[in-house]
Amino acid sequence: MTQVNGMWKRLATACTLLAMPALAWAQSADPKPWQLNMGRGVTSSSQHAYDAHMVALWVCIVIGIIVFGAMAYAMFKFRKSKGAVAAQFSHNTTAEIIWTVIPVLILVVMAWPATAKLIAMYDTRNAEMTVKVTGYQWMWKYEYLGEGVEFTSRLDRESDRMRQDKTTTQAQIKAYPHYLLDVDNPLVLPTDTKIRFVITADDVIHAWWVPALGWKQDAIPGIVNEAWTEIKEPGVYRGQCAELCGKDHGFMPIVVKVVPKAEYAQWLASKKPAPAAEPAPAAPAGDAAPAEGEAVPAAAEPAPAETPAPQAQG
Ligand SMILES: [Cu+2]
Repeated sequence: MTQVNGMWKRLATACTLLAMPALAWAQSADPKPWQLNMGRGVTSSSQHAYDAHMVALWVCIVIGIIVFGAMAYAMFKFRKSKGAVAAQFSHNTTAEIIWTVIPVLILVVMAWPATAKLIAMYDTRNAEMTVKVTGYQWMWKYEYLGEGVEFTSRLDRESDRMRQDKTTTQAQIKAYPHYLLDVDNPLVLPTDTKIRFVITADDVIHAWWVPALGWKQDAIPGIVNEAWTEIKEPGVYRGQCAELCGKDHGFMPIVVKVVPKAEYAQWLASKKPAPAAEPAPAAPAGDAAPAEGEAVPAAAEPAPAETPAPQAQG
């Protein structure tokens, strides 16, 4: 499997090398005007999607060249003005078998690596942290599970004012950076950390979508969907709700701010509610106290293993 994956990765890389280098390389996470190809994103999932896309694209290009080349050659070489006479046969079993088997083989060869990538995309095991995302009309709520940190994230005030002000001009909109794509509280995440998302909604169906991460996931009331990411590069990645969810569907953007692990730990600590009720004896523990606090979610995980026991008794 690994060998097959490696082979496809090399093939995809070779294909990419052949592709117009100026377009394929050095794309940042944000789409650019007139960008032709899809972006690579900043996660293994997005890279997998990009690789699968490039393999499929090159298969299409090769087939296109062969088919349209053969048609053009036949039309030119065997044209009526040259005295060509059409053949009169109606069936050719050999040809039919060949043009059925070859496409099937091509599809299987493409489906194999795509399936492996899809399976990897849904494997949320061994995540180091979990963020719960809840969609609302029309904002997002983020909860850092086990950390006691949660907040809502909605369209930044100035974008909101500009969109509703009928005197706002196109020039003003152009001059405003990230118009309708900025929020008051971005989702802050660490780099190089497997992060699991549990995604749901509180009113209608929304969808959480940040293209640079390589996936979108529906947020459905009463259902908890899962996804994961591991972001390699620090940066600000933008997205939007991707499910028509009401009149302000277009005004609930997503901003993910990815920072190095140490910076993330600092940010998380700053967001935690101050331990007001903390008694004096805990003070000498100093730095050790938060470490114990962090151990709580980890210790809580083995708990579900115990819960099946009572069920077995019942
Ligand atoms: Cu929505």
